Amino acid sequence: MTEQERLLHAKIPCEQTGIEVRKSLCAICTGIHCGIDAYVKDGKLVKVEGSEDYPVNFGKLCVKGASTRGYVYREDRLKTPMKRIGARGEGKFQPITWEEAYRTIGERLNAIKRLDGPEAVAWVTGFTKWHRPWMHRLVHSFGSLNYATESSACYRSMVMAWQTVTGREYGCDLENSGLFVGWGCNAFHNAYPFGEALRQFHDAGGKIIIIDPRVTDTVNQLADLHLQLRPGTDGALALGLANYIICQGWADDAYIKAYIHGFEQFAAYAERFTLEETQRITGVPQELIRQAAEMYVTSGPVSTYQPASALSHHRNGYNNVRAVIALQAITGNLDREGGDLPVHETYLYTDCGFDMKAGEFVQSQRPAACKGRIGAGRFPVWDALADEFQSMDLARQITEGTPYPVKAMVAIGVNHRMFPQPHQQLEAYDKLDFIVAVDLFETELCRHADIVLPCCTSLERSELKGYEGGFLTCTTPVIEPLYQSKHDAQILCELARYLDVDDSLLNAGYDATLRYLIHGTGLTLEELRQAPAPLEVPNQRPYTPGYYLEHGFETKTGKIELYSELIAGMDRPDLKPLPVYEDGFGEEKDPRYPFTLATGARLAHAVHSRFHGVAWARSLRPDPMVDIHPQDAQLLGVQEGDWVELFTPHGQVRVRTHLTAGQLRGDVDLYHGYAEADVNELIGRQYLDRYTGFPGYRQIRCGIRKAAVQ
Ligand SMILES: Nc1nc2c(c(=O)[nH]1)N[C@H]1C(S)=C(S)[C@@H](COP(=O)(O)OP(=O)(O)OC[C@H]3O[C@@H](n4cnc5c(=O)[nH]c(N)nc54)[C@H](O)[C@@H]3O)O[C@H]1N2
Ligand SMILES: Nc1nc2c(c(=O)[nH]1)N[C@H]1C(S)=C(S)[C@@H](COP(=O)(O)OP(=O)(O)OC[C@H]3O[C@@H](n4cnc5c(=O)[nH]c(N)nc54)[C@H](O)[C@@H]3O)O[C@H]1N2
Ligand SMILES: [Mo]
Repeated sequence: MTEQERLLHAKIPCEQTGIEVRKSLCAICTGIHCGIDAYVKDGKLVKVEGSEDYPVNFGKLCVKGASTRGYVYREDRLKTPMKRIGARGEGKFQPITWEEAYRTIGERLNAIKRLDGPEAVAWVTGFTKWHRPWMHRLVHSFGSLNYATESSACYRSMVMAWQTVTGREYGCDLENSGLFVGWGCNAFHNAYPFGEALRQFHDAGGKIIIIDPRVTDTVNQLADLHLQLRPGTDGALALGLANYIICQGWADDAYIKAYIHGFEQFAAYAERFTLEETQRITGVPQELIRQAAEMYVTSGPVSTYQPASALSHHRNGYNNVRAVIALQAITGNLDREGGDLPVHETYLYTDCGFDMKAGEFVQSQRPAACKGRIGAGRFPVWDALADEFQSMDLARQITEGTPYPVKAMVAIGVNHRMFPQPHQQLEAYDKLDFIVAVDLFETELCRHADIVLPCCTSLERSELKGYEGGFLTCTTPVIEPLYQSKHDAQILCELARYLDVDDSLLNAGYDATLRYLIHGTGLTLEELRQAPAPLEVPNQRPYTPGYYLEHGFETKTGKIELYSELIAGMDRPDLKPLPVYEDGFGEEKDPRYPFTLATGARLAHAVHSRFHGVAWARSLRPDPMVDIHPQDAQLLGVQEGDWVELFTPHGQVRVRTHLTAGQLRGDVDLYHGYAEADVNELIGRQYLDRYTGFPGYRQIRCGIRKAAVQ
């Protein structure tokens, strides 16, 4: 091997190899994005590593980030704009120019706007967050409120629970905590940087309680106490802990007197959650509940983790989260250093500690008069607290046409498999007159669209990103957009010119919108783009804990509302102002379906559907697998790796078994997003939390049998 071959083989960046290292970010998973060093040769990505100087990952990448090259160069990347020439779903398309695509979209959507009103177009996006300000603004400019995101099933229900109790979302002040209580927290799998922060907290002497139906990596590595409850029973556990703490005289009486509304009613309601009753419902032994209560009041201040989905993906999820927050309140841990502190969203759901103009960017174009959102009136708490439509009602409104018809959908990164009954979603979409799909990959939904537009990944675009601790960055593309793809925000700015909208800012183009967004931060776009790592924003506004205690909370009473005046005022007797605990199934047990199936606990190497098509990541778990306790497997007569069928009244999937003592007896767990074994076919479209419309993904009754063919 020559010296140059050796250097090339090792992918060493230098003049001899022609490999350059360029800075970007990995935007594949959640909001906490990691810095990437992209090794580029001749315009192609040859390798990625974590950026040492990034304030989030400090040189590390998870298995998904490490698979970036496979993700970017997935073979099913969309290459050009296309128009459909076959039947919906058939997959027959013809390449067209961007100009023809935009012109067609403009003509069709403008005609629908004229005839049926702007509300007849539903604008929907999936998990991807980065383009949302542009999309939301364009929907407003178009004259409608019919904008929806994956928040119909993610994160927003937890935020609404916080809004109900305190007026806004809160997050943990880990640095100053004594005890961290992780309700459904498996950070090593679903938010690696936070997992590392927890490890540091633990190494420095902080105590950790993890509340999870499974024994996870986070439990094994960090938990001082693990409460292994039955899925969907967190509300009962929180109420049981609250009752025990109140009965022992350990509640923070001065705090309660000064800041809490409805404590008497709450305490009276919680009385029924004795240790015996709490154990009966949750399955957690009384002794451990007692131990947790003691830790709660002796090891504080206590900060908590409310997951974006694990607690909310239940039909009683919203109230369960409210009960968890109530426990924090009666122990005096809200708006106090080391407890949970208010989140002041800066940009894309992140509290960065400075101001940006994202809110104004979206709201300044809000239409003065238009029809109510799709699904309005179905989920009262959602209606009151969310600024988007609840997409769980979209298929119904398309099919029934009430209260008004929906004629078209613009789907930006939408995977119909995130919804209950995916095949019914597609059937409903097929009834639309016009569908636009924007995606990276040739998805199933793309095959049902009239116009398909190819977008690009974060490495191919310039992206603005704010980080906790006062950081802002704007990346430069490290490779050119592949094929004819463009980035989503550019697509939205360009599309605005063909639509019947009056929006001079979007018309001015992407960079003009970026300048608007960062105006007032004290940094310029050029400074941000030239900097190799995120910059600290000069005009920060650090939060001083106790502001809301002193000035009043943003609720009707100005206090922390354990008894919600918002819900009391809704004239819906079936919705309870107190965080009451109801059984999440809400139905009698049917002996044909003896197991509780929880779907979607995150796999470290997968993000929803995206990595099922990336060979590297997929090789770690090639087939869909259900996690099951060995004794349950034995009773079913199955062994590790056998094929089984999981069935409910709604559908059936075929998967392999994975035997693990980390599961509770009677509970099984299966990841979502597989086309060949889609768990969401097992759940009904009306299996929803009646406050928020969130689906009960994590608590489904099912039967299991060994498959006839192995
Ligand atoms: N059973 C069950 N179902 C669930 C869940 C569960 O736990 N259990 N979780 C729910 C939750 S919390 C969520 S967030 C949803 C997530 O569900 P989805 O939003 O369906 O997530 P993905 O499968 O990642 O699909 C997103 C789509 O966006 C595309 N995409 C990726 N990057 C970009 C981009 O930059 N631009 C554009 N335009 N497109 C892009 C992808 O190719 C993909 O087609 O699933 C929900 N569904
Ligand atoms: N690797 C990876 N990371 C991801 C994602 C991904 O698909 N893959 N998705 C991202 C998205 S969109 C989201 S919303 C977040 C989700 O993040 P989270 O909401 O935190 O959800 P999970 O990681 O699914 O669940 C965390 C733990 O909660 C447990 N759990 C399940 N049901 C219950 C319950 O009823 N009570 C309690 N106490 N615990 C329960 C699970 O067993 C699991 O170990 O993750 C994000 N991060
Ligand atoms: Mo999510």
